[in-house]
Amino acid sequence: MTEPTPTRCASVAIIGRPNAGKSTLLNAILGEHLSIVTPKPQTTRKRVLGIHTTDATQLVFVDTPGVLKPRYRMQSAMMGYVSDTLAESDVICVVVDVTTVMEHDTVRDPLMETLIRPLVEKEHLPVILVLNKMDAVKQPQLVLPYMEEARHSGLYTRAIAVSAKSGREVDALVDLLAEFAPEGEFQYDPDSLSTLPQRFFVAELIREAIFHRYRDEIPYATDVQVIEFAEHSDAKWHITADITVERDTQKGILIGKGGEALKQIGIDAREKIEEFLEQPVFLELFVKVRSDWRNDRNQLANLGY
Ligand SMILES: Nc1nc2c(ncn2[C@@H]2O[C@H](COP(=O)(O)OP(=O)(O)OP(=O)(O)O)[C@@H](O)[C@H]2O)c(=O)[nH]1
Ligand SMILES: [Mg+2]
Repeated sequence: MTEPTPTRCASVAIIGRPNAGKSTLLNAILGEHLSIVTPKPQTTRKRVLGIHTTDATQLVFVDTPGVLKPRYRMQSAMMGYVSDTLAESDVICVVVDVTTVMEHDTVRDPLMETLIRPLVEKEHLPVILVLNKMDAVKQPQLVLPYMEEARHSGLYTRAIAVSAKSGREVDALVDLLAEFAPEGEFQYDPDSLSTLPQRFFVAELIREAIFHRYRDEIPYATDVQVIEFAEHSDAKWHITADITVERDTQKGILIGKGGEALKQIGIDAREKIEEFLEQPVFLELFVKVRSDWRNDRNQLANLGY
């Protein structure tokens, strides 16, 4: 009798600077719009877990907030999520925007390196450099020297060039990660995509709609909490959410004349939520002011940071 092939399972951290395309990459790997994506930096604020399972391998991805020097207490919490994720990972994907690499003419980034170096030197974790946004590079051969630089950096186990947007080489990345997955039992049901509750994704989709509709300060001063999430007999799910802002002026802008602005956000968000839940929903939004919540320890705790 032949032994069955042992299964493999790995926790894979997706880390990198804001806007590198980490969330887009997670979505491309899973083939689902799980983690919200916007053109603005600092979109992701918490850890977004996504599970990719094949016959023999389960990769448990954790998308994280972009790495930066914190200015607000909220950003300190965000960087805490990055460290926590790194501490629990078997493999690390460092995602960089290849156009930024070319601009700086190096893959080196001191802030990222202070995070990764101890994991490489003490824990001997495999770290994969993912050069993302290759679709934006006209001459792909110009990227080869940076892959070479990564190989000789003493930090990166491998380097791979992908496009999360077009999906190019994303399967190759998944195969590469599977090679580094240790033997072990699957951690989660092979059919599940995430362990986070639906209401988390609903709140995120509302935040995404706000990021898309407003420039500058409003998205950053905003947080969303789902208050009610209930199945109703008329088959429509009733969802109520609070949009938290820092100031009365922001509340005024979000609500708009005669409530028109808030109505538009509701329409945008509802469309995405219905697509995500595959279920018609009735969405009700309220705007609340909690002054300076991004710097207030108690407020942040209340908001789940
Ligand atoms: N051209 C191109 N754009 C991309 C690619 N991947 C992501 N983007 C764009 O880059 C922007 C940021 O993408 P996100 O996935 O939100 O980036 P992120 O690293 O998760 O950003 P934070 O959550 O803010 O740290 C969006 O406008 C994406 O559409 C890619 O492969 N090619
Ligand atoms: Mg993100």
